[in-house]
Amino acid sequence: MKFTRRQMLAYSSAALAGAALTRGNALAQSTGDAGHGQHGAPGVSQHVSESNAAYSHPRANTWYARTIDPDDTYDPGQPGSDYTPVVIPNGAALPFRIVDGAKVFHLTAEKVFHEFAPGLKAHCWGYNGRTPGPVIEAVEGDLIRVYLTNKLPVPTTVHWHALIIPCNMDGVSGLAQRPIAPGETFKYEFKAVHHGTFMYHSHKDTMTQEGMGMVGMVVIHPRKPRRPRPERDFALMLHEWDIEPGTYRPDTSVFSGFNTLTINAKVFPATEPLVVKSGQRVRLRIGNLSAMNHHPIHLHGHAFRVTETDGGEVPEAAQWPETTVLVSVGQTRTLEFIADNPGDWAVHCHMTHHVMNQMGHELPNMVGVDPKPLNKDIGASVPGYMAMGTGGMADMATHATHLDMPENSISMRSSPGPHSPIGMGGMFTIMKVRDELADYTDPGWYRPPKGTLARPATRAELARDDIKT
Ligand SMILES: [Cu+2]
Repeated sequence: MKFTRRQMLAYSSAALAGAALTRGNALAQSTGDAGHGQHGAPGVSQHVSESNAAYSHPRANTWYARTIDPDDTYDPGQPGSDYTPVVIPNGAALPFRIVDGAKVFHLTAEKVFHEFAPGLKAHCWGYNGRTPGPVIEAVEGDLIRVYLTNKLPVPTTVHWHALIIPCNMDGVSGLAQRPIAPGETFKYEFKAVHHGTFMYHSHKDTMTQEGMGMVGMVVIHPRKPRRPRPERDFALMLHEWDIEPGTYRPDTSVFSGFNTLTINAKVFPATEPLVVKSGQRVRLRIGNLSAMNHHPIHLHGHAFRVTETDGGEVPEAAQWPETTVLVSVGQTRTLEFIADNPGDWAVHCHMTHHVMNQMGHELPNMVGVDPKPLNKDIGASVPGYMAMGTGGMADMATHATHLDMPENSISMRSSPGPHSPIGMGGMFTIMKVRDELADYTDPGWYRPPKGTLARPATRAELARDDIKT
């Protein structure tokens, strides 16, 4: 007997549904728990049976970043006294209420019309009106209760990435729970039994839902910090999108050629600077939930140490000094350093294509071509024609500001700098370190002390050092 593909699919889904019903009945009988079956989503049966076995917090792996006994109870950690809240450039923290000793958060999965930079907007999906979703911040020992309301037109779940929690709070659709149907609200509850930088994201149709922006960060502060608290503690989430000029929806089906590379869902120059006072201890928490690309993030003017990963604290003896850290897809890296070098310092992905905006990859290679004959010939029929790209991409960055751009695009738009256009976009931001700061608003451009600005060499200098040009 032969089946068509359609018959096979129909047959296998009927068999699966039958198996689910049989299993549900068997469980209901064995636990005497028949009343708890739920049918919130059409065609999906869900058996809720909370086991009688007590859940004990994992403790055999001694490398978990942990400063408490996971079974001890603590008062909910308070900002200011128990931790220094993170700074989220272009972002926000999720507010919470304390109810009977638990920190109660409410996430709403929903559509977001997001602006990546002035001139570039897209219909994304996110949480609580933004992508990435707001940062969930708590302290080791806190009891965390998160409600997730699904206001999307499709089912979803939320996964707590790298958090050590009970298996069926893990949010993997089908494996840990059934999907949350549109209109439903699910409750997730777990204790923060270790500290670090973690993430949350959809675990249902991840290619679409993570790709559309359903990502966020979770920061758990240590209850009894072993290292000095940082004065400036920044949370930065990396992501990538494909938004073709003239369109308003990220294409999540591509697997290369992402043209919008973001830090907290902004491209430079829309990324808010990281403002720091000289001498402060700085922490950068960097998470990457891009679809396909790992990002080597480079910090100028300083060296740092990677003090934590999402798996735990790095022992001091194992901390490598670095100036670039690779943040792979699905990883967080926590860097620490003292900001001891005043200036405006670039912080960016070192993949050169990741600091560009919506660059067309089908352009002919014009580098080194003499454009004059071409401009003359084409200029005869197209007045004002100018061949682009003959000096690389930088000339496009400056010309693009006075060319007509396609609708909804920021392709190659130049970014103003203190000395000339910066000509960077995408996954690029600036750390502004200053000796004097009234507050943490943008202090403007750095004014270099006398004698510390690169400038044309004088004839006398060239002669003195025997430099022939
Ligand atoms: Cu990158």
